[in-house]
Amino acid sequence: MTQESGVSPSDEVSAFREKVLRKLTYSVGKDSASASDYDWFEAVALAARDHIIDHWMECTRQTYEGGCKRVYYLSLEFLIGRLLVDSLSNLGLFEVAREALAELDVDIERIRLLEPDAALGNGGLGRLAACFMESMATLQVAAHGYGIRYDHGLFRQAIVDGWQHEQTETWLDFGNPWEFERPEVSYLIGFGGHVTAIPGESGGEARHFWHWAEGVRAIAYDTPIVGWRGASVNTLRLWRARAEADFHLERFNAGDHIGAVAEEAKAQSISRVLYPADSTEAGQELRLRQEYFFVAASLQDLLRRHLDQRGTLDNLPDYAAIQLNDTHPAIAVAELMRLLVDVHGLQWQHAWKLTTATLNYTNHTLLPEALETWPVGLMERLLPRHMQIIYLINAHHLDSLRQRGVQDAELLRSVSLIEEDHGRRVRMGNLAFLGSSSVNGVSALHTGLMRKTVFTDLHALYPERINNKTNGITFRRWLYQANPHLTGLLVSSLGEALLDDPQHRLRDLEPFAEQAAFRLQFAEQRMANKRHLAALIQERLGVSVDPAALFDVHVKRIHEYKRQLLNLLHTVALYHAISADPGGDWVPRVKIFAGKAAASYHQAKLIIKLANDIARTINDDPTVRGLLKVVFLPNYNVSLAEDIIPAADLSEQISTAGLEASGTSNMKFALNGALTIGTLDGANVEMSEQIGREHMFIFGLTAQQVEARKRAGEFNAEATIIGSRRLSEVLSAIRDGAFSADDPGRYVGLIDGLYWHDTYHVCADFEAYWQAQLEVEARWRDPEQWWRSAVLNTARTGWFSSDRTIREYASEIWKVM
Ligand code: NBG
Repeated sequence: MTQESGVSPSDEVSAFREKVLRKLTYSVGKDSASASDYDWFEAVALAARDHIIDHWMECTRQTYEGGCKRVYYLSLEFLIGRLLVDSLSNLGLFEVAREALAELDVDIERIRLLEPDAALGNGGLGRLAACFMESMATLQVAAHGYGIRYDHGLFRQAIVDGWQHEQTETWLDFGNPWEFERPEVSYLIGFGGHVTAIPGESGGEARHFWHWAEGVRAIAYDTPIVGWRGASVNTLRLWRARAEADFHLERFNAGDHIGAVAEEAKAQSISRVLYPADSTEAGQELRLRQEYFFVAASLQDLLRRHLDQRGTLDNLPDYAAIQLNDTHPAIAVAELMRLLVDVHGLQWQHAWKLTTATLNYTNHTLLPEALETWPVGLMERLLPRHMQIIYLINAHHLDSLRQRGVQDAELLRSVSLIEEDHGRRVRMGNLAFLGSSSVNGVSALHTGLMRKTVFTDLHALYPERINNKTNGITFRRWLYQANPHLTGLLVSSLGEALLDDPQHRLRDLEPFAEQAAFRLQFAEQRMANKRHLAALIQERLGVSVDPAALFDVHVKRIHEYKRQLLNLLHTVALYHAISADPGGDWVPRVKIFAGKAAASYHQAKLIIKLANDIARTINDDPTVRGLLKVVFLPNYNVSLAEDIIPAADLSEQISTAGLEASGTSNMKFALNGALTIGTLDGANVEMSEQIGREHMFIFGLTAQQVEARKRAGEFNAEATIIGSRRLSEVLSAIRDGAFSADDPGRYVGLIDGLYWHDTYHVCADFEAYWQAQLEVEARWRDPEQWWRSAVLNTARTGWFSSDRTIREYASEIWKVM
């Protein structure tokens, strides 16, 4: 779990123990006799925080004095999880803290579980931002993350009678020991109103004034993020919304008790709750308010910092690189122009040069429904000056193309910032593209598809702009902290130095794959993790599973393109096969599912219900007992992922090819030695290049084939279904209510949909998937081969370290390395 190997020096332990006791007394206000576990958690967190603060101030001072260029990572989501073990471990204090607490009769393993997950994100995109923050601190890239401090993070998922219910998440109920409120760092953010202009003198540019109607205050909350071995400490600055005036005393005294606080409530709603939408459009006015709110506060903050230090904005791109995480902060293009031109008085062309040289954009999805567009009417009402600026950017853009000889009306329409076809809307993807010097995708395949699909025309006009930065994960959290058993084994085999450079050193593990004794140890650490997960399953679901069975794991957001349904069809097919021949030589399996569906995504919620219906039926059937179990673990989050991933034997990465931009859990599983069954999608493609296809189970249509079928309109699956007896039987069983006796018609629509319009090619890939699963079983029956592949998966996943990814961003995009 941590980097310390030997016994911690006892004076370090006693110093830490004293610190914890002081925190408990003077900050928490308890003595050790009456302290609850949570009090202890808080005291330890505060003690750890003190260690971070010394480094933090030092780093801030060094960046300031060194005049370094800073990176600003703007993201509407940071899916952080818990921070206690992360911080202690990166500070090299985990063992010290464990011993110090043991001396106080407190078990660190128990209290670490009391920390709520900071779930300020939906899935991969938000977790990537959190991994990047940690890697930037490790690599000493001076960086600030900017986002929103939501009162309520991603909803808590309860499963009631098999259905998902969304409950309010309350991570701040007991306060947050990691953050610092900065009431003195606050900005007023405007909305609505109108714009006036005064003509420029002697033919110069006019000056515009935005008289906004409503002001909301953004207040900064800072969380220090410490890198590996305390290398450096960066700041995650999250904004909270407050009303300009807290509350109208006169109205209150006049008896209008509700009206007196209405304005406050409206303002505060901006940072109230995270939008639970993953890869789907959240076309709500409040969402646009959130986006503008955090962008405007962050840009004002970084311009102030820059001006304080440099006194001029002319050299902004030399000292600041801004990364836009998806289109959510794309309004930054217009806001930066507004600040430079309207507030700081720069000439338009000059401001445009500075803006495009400072901003960069990462695209995370090609799903059409997730590419943000905003109705022009809404923009005009909420952000009237920004709408003018967008029109002007668009006019310059289209003029410059015409000057370059581009006349094709279709082409001009497609690269315009305004979509005219479905009511007039602003295309945030195009805005981000035009306003940035770098536009990147998150895996090789995805970046290629960006060039060929959504951004074809813009790419033809600006062929240098699109580049690839394949995602990565921080090994500190996803190996050292999540899997102390495996980490211990790796360190004892490869030495401590592994921990400082796993990206390269993990390769040294390859020869160990050939050693029977090592493979056995590798299998033993997995077994320990599986026992832990089995206990958790027993505790949460009351289902007992055999740790010796193959743990087949599919955890991620529930989405049709991620094809949990395909896995469920396989589950039922397997159930049928075993039931028909219960004495056969079957590989015992546990199918493990977890994941949340967006609250309004009915089809995804129905798939959750189906998983639970299938689980109940199969688990209750004595015929398959000991051979097949199915579980759906509720409330998937970062902490649950840390329990599940190290215990997985098989990792399901089976999205319809071309639709998963990258995936990052695929990397986490492989790093921990699970074998992947997957399509050639997202980063699976590069994983197969690194790991070797023979150590994965790759199946199914390629992105090219999917595209060809789409072009040919081949969505009807009737013939495929008729051609596969296995599939027909599975579909009929589900359709006819074999898993839903209480409501036999529940899945008729779902299954009929597959027959007539199989959008995600579930049926088309079914047989190939079945065959790949047979290969999985064959490999599993041959432990020598299975564990050889498993070790090689770990050995060859080093390239997927987010340190590698961040180095690429830092040297090729931000130019800070
Ligand atoms: C997600 C993709 C994943 C990818 C992460 C991080 C969005 C919009 N996109 O495939 O679906 O791994 O981003 O890049 O959440």
